[in-house]
Amino acid sequence: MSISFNQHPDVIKLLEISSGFTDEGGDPRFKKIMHQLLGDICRLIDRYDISAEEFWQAVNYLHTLGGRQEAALLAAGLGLEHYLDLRDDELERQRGLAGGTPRTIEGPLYVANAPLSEGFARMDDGADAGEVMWLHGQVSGADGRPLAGAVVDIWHANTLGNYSFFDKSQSDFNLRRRVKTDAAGRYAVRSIVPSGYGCPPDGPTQALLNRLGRHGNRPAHIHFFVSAPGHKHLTTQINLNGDRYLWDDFAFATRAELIADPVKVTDAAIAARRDLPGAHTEVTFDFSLYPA
Ligand code: MBD
Ligand code: FE
Repeated sequence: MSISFNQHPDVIKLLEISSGFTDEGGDPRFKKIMHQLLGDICRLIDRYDISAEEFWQAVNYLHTLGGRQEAALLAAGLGLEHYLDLRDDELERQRGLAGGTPRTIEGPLYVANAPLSEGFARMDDGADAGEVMWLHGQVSGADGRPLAGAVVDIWHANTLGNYSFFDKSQSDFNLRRRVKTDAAGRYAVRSIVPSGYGCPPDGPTQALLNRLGRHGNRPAHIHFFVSAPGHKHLTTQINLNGDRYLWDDFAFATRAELIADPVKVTDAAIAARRDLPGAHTEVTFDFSLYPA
């Protein structure tokens, strides 16, 4: 039997005091947000008749989530990070902006200050005998004009779906580089073809997904921050076409305009021009930035 106790005068008073309404100090907006959140939790407890045991299970879950540093991973998996993108998209539509490269989630695995170079970088340290990937393209403004000196910050997983820093078996900044576009707005990197990511199978995010009957996999993807003076900072990713999880990403990041075809290149002349050992995969992706 469930009772609706949250409207009891004692509870209303309790939540006003616990949210700091009866105290002078603090941040007024934060007080209101906390008041709403605490009230929502009480309504949830009432609605599903949540037991003390279930409540403490949830509290312990948060301890584990924090201990394993998976709070941001869970936010991605629950679609909340994607929700923020959808809201930003809507705000841009209302401003009449259109035609730029779509944003998509950053995810929890970015590391700042990757090595910076001009025009070109090799991203892999050579330790992973993966398939060579030549990734290149052009950055332009909304008017179509190429942007020289734009910074393309790129990060992606290795052939096991793991990222340097989070995976200590890789060298620091492996598969993480910043490249400044050349005079024609172009960037190019040599790297290895990444594999898709899977949530740590023994972690709290995967445990929650299991209870929802969901998987925790992402298709093979490459992350980008693209920035240039006078333009809006772009956070995005591209997905490699052909991956079985392309339209079944547990983090909801796939967008039709962000799918790139990996092209097998066997032409020795092209490999030689790119200073590559031989057959490789090419991925081309151009970016268009909105004005700031
Ligand atoms: C990733 O590589 C990622 O990009 C996201 C969003 C979540 C987990 C792992
Ligand atoms: Fe990722």
